[in-house]
Amino acid sequence: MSEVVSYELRENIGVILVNNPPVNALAQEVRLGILNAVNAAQEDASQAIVLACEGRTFIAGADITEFGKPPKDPGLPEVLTAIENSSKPVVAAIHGTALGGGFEVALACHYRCASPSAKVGLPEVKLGLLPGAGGTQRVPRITGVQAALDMITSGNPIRAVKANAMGLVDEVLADEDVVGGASEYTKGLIEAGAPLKRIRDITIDPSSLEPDFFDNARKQLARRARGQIAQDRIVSCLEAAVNLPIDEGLERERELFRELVVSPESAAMRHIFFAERQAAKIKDVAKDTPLRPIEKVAVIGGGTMGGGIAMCFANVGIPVVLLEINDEAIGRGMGIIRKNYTITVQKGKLAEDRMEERIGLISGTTSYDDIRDVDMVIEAVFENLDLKKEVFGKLDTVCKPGCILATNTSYQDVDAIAEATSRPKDVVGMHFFSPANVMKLLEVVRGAATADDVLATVMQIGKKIGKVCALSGVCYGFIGNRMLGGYGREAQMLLLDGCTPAQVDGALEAFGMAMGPLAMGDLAGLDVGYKARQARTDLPDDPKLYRMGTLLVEMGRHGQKTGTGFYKYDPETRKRMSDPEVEALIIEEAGKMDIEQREISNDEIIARCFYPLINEGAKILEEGIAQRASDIDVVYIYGYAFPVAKGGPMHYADSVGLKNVYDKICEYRDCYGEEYWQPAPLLKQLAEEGKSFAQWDAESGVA
Ligand code: 3H9
Repeated sequence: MSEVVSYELRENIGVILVNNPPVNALAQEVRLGILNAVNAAQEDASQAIVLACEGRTFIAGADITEFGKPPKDPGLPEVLTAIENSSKPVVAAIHGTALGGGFEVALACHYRCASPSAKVGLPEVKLGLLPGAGGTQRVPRITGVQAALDMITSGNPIRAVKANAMGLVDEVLADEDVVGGASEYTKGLIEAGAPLKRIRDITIDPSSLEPDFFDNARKQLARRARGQIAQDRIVSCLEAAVNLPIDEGLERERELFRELVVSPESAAMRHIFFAERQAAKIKDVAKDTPLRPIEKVAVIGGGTMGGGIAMCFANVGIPVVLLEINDEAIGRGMGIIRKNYTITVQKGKLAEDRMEERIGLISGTTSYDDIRDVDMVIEAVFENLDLKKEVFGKLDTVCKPGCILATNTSYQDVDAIAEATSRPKDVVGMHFFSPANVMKLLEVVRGAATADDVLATVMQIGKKIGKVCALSGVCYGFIGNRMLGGYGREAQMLLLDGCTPAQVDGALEAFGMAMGPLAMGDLAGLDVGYKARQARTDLPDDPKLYRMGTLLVEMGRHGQKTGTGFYKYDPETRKRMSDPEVEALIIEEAGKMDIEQREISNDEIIARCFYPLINEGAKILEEGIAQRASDIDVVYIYGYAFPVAKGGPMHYADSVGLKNVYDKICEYRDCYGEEYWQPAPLLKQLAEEGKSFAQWDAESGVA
C-alpha cells in the first residue's frame, strides 16, 4: 500500500496495519495509505476489515508538525468517510493510546476493540484545539452530552474498561495480542451477521438536557480558561451535535477547528508540546548513555518539600527512606504525607488501599546507616549552604559507590555542595517546586563535574515520576527563580507609580497568570521575601526598591497568615479584598518620594513585569545556563503557572516581536535607570537582526 500502511488478506479478514513510528501519527502518507487500503478491501474477498497499528501504540492523533502548513490531500474527514461507508464492517483494534484523530479514526469504524491496557481520548484541547474529525459529533451520540463535554474539555484519556462501560469501545480483549484478538472478535461478528454499526445513525434527544445546559457549561469553563478559547468552541460543537443533522454538525466542527488551528493560543500550546519533549534532551549527552538503576531512594528532610518528594517516588512504586533528625520530626513528616494522600482519596482520585500501599513504601529513620543501600538520595533540608555541605559530607561517607547524590536547593551553589564530597561527579541538583507531589516542573541542575550518566538517569527518573524536566546550569536561583527578580520588583514599583495592588494583579491575571505577584506574595508570606532581601548584598541602595513590601512587613502585615498584606483577607473564606488603608499608604509613600502618580495601562503593567523576566532569560541563554529558549518556556509554564496559551515568556516575547521588547526596555532604561533596565546583549543582537528566540534555538542546533 505504502511505506507506512500495509494491507493483506488473512483468511476472510482484510488487515490494515499502520506503521509510522514513533506514535503512528496521521501524516499524509498514513491517511493516503488507510484510504487506499479501505478502497482495496471493498474489491477483494475479505468479509470484514481490521484496522490496527504496529509499534507501541494505535494512532496517537494527527501529525502535529503538519499544523500551520498547507493541507495535503487526502484530509482526514475524507478517510473517515471511506471507512464509515465501507460495505464491509471495519473494526478498530486499539492498543497503547488511541488519541485525537487516532480515536476519531476508531469512531468512524463500525466496531472498536481494545487491549486491556489501552486508553482512548481526545486531548486536542491541550493543544488549544478541538477534535476536528468528528469527535465532537460522534462521542456525544454514544456517551450523552455531559460525558462528552467532560471528556473533550478535559482532554484526559480513558482506560479501556471504563471506555467499554461508556460505550466508546465495544470489546475489551483478553490480552495484549491485539491483532489476534481483534481478528477473533471480527470472525464472531461475521458469523453473527453483525450489522454495519454507524455512530452517525444515533440521534441525541435534546429534551434530555436542561434548557440552560450549554450556557452553564460555557460559564463554568470560562472560569478556568485563562486565555484559551478552545473550551468555548467545544461547547459550540456539542451544541451543534444536539441541534443539527450530523453532516451540518461535522461542517460546524471543521469550521471551528480551522479557526483554532490558526489561533495564537494553539500555536503557543503546540510550541509547549514540543518544547516539553525537547527539554528532556541534553545536547552533549548521548541518547544511549547507560542509566543507573534506581530501585530505592532516600530523602533527607521530612518537611513539606521532602514529604512531597517522597510521595512522588512512592506513587510509582519506588521505596523511599525518609531521614529526619528525631522521631518527632519523622512523625510530623509522615503525618503530612498521610494528610496529603487522604485529600486525594477524598477527591475520589485514589483508592484507599492504594493509599496504604504507597504510604507503606515510605519508611522513616533517624540513622544514616539505613540509607547505605539506596541508589539515589535527595537532600531537602533547610536552605543553608553550611548545613547542606554537612549533610553531603555525611552522605559521602555512608552512601554506596554510584549512588546519585541530589540536592533540592532552590538557590545554593551546587558546585560548592559537590565539593563537600569526594565524588562531585555523582552530585546533581534536583529542584522540585512546591508542593512537590503536585507541581510538574523539575529543574535538573548540572554541576561543573556532574557525570553524563547521572544527568541521563535523573532525566529518566524525572519522567517516570511524572515531572517535566529542564536542565539548568549553576547560578543564583537557577533558571526560574533567577528570572523572577525583576517581575516582583516591578509589580511593587508600579504601586508607587500609580497602580493599586488589585490593578497590578488584575492585569496579570487577565493576561492568564493564575495569581498576580502581589497576591502571591501575600500567600507565600511577605516576610519571606523581606528576610531573603536582607541577606542579599547585591541589591541597589534605592528607597523605592520593594518599598511597599518592606513597609507592610514592618507594620506586621505579613500576608494571608496575618490576615493582611497587600490586601486584607476575610478570616472565614480567605477571600482577598482591596484595602483602602494600603491604597492610601501607597499614595503617601509616593508623595514622600516625590513620585508623581499617574494612570497606568494594563499593557504597561504587563510590559513592566514581564520584560525584565524575558531580558534575564536572554542573559541566561547567552551564558549557557539554559540550553534553549524553549526550555525557559517549559520552566515557566510548569513551575510558575505562566499561561500555556501564551507559550511561556520567550515564546510570548517572540509573539510581541523582540525589536518591540528591546525598544521598550531601552525606553524604561532611560526613564527608570540602568541598574534595573539593562538590555541583554543577546536580546539587542536578535532585535537588530530581526530574529526570534525560536530562530536562535534553531540556529544554535538545539531545537
Ligand atoms: C489531532 O489529532 C487533531 C484531530 O482531531 C483533527 C485533525 C483534522 N504528532 O510524548 P512522547 C512525537 S491533534 C507528531 O515522548 P510517550 C513527540 O514529539 C493531536 N509528533 O512519547 C516525540 O518526538 P521526539 C492529538 C508526535 O510515549 C515522540 O513522538 N493527539 C505526536 O511519552 C514521542 O512522543 C495528541 O495530542 C503527534 N501527534 O507518549 C497526542 N505525538 O522523540 C500527542 C507524539 O522527537 N501525543 N509525537 O521528541 C502524546 O500525548 C504522547 O506522545 C503519547 C506517547 C501519549 C502518544
